[in-house]
Amino acid sequence: MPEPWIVDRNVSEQDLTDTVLEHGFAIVHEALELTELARLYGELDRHFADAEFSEGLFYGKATKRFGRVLSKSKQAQALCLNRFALGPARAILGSSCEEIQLNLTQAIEISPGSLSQAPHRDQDIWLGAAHSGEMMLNAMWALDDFTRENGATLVWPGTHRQPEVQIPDTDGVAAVMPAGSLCLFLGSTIHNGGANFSDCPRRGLVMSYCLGWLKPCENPWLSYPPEIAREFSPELAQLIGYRQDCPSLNNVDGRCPSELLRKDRPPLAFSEKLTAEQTAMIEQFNQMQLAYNSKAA
Ligand SMILES: O=C(O)CCC(=O)C(=O)O
Ligand SMILES: [Fe+2]
Repeated sequence: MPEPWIVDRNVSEQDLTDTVLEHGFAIVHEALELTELARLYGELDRHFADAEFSEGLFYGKATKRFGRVLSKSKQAQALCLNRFALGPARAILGSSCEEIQLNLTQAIEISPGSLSQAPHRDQDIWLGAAHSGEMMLNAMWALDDFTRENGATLVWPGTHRQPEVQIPDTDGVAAVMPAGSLCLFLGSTIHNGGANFSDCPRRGLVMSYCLGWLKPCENPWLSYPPEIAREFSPELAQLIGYRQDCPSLNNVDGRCPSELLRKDRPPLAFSEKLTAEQTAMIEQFNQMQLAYNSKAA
């Protein structure tokens, strides 16, 4: 009997979302085609080779990391929009914001000899900011086979329902999965990178998504300034923040930042984007004003 959090690529978006919400995580076995995986691996290989070892207690000494992955790999751009990740991300986070956004891209190599990372929840980057619903969904793409020996991500099922982070006194579940598989886990689920007891490094690529009004972990506009983001698809550009939310959140000179991606930019007036409720309220107020003025005249 396979574990209840493991699904295959025929899973529906609804079942995958339900599995994540039930257990705090889900594993989609072989979510990628072999050609997609080979291309991704090939594009990222030299960046792993060139990357420095991370610094700091949390990252651990024997791990390599790099960000800005979308500018290093075209396949990663497609991955960011992959239905197994983006579908549940929109389903889980979409009702608490106008549009979700990319929180970060981070390639992670855990070297042989690396100790287990401290168990944590990723949403604590916002230092306990209050929100009653979920704030983040992580997609960990396995670039190598993830095994218990080489440092597969460990996840503590059901911990997304726990009010506080506690250092667990039980073993986590190792997200053992073949290369090309995907482990989705909530920002509220306790997890860590495992210890690597094997002879080979373990490579993975994390892409995470968060509520559209939060500050993303990886600064998207400095990571992907307009000259780079111009080459992205419009959907990807808007996911990394070239987007104006109602009524004027995230504007540049009163306009949607996606205007910066146009090559021809005529002078433009401030332009708002109102919600239906805001429009109705302002229209009602204006009508009252006109009625009052015509009576007074
Ligand atoms: O590398 C992993 O498996 C997980 C890493 C992680 O959770 C983190 O760095 O926040
Ligand atoms: Fe993490």
